[in-house]
Amino acid sequence: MKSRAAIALEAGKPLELVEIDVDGPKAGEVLVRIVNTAVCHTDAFTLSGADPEGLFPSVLGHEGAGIVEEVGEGVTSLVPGDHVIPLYTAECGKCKFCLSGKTNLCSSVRATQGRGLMPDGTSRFSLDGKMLHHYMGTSTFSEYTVVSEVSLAKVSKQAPLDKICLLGCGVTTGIGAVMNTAKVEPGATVAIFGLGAIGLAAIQGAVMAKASRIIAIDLNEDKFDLARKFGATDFVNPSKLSVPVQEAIVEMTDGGVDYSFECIGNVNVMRAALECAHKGWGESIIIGVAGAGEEISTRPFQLVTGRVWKGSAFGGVKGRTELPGYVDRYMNGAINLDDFVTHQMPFEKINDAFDLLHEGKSIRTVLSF
Ligand code: NAD
Ligand code: AHE
Ligand code: ZN
Repeated sequence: MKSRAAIALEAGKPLELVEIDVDGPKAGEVLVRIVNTAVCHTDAFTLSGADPEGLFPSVLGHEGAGIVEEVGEGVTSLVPGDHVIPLYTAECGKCKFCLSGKTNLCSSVRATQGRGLMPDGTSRFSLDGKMLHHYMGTSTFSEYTVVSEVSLAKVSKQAPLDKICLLGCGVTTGIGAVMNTAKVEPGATVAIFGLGAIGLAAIQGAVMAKASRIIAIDLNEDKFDLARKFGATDFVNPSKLSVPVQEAIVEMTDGGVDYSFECIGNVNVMRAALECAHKGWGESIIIGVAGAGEEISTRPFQLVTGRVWKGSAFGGVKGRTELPGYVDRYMNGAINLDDFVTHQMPFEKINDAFDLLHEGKSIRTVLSF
């Protein structure tokens, strides 16, 4: 079938709006009509060429929501008409990872996903007869996309797709990192570096966890108003300090915070986030994605003296099991998604959405097909 799509032809170039060909779903696969997609910083990161797994040409996009159009052979958990959120972290329930009870990282489709292919090693997308790669197992920048059954969360039909698309990545990641990865406890102090959708969602998570103090850090002070609305209590612009930001936070908090979160993808900030954590018990969670070849460093003494460095993917959330509950919590008012949507546009304006993100003017732009 034909599908409107925005394709990444080469690194560093705007997306091209074209009509692509999409093959029907094979065994274990599902054809989804994407109704809404947002743009996450990770899409911009991959388009920039900094992603070691970045492939071109490809159909990017991983923060979307849509409706099942057709199911392939053997698909049992979904039928046409179901509302779904595509998952870049699948949940098969059967692999060593799923059965471990220790992680949300599922291995069932991850190897082929990283090569931009469906599990059988082929692509469902083409343009003028030339193959296009899939992306993160989701490719939500195409009106019709093919996704593995294990990479789809079935959610309430009552929920507005133009809001719950944000649960496909950003909001779930930030809340989940606080709740699942750090397990922030009531009364804890928290520092959040980077106030995009991920950082703001981490603030929301910290409020849910009843943190006593939530320090919001960003170079762009325009982000502080929304951070305050989500519940941040203190605001720091590192460029206005005369000392390194970790020193300032240690000073503000009588020795450091209980938990810190890096929501930027900057390895120098990752170091600062670790080093502002309290001696003896402070934990720092890396959420931001850093470019090819970049590495983190600190004095090992920082860890010897009790600080803990962790990372979090999709907030440690098992998508098929837990995401329907996140949607229900949005519907009953327990999760705020609306305040993340700073811009709404027709899909054809997708390159404007990337520009707004790069300029620091948007939190999330939700695009409608
Ligand atoms: P964003 O661009 O909307 O937000 C980043 C924020 O960081 C901006 O407000 C920016 O002003 C601020 N910033 C940049 N440099 C800074 C610095 N040196 N000090 C302080 N603030 C600084 O991005 P986003 O969509 O919120 O994504 C944030 C990061 O999280 C990205 O790296 C993205 O790839 C990553 N991410 C990871 C996961 C995961 O599962 N681990 C999921 C989603 C996104
Ligand atoms: N491909 C990159 C890493 C990208 C990355 O870390 N992705 C995050 C999700 S970002 C969503 O916006 C993640 O969950 N990673 C776990 C996984 O299995 O991909 C690289 O460095 O190769
Ligand atoms: Zn994302």
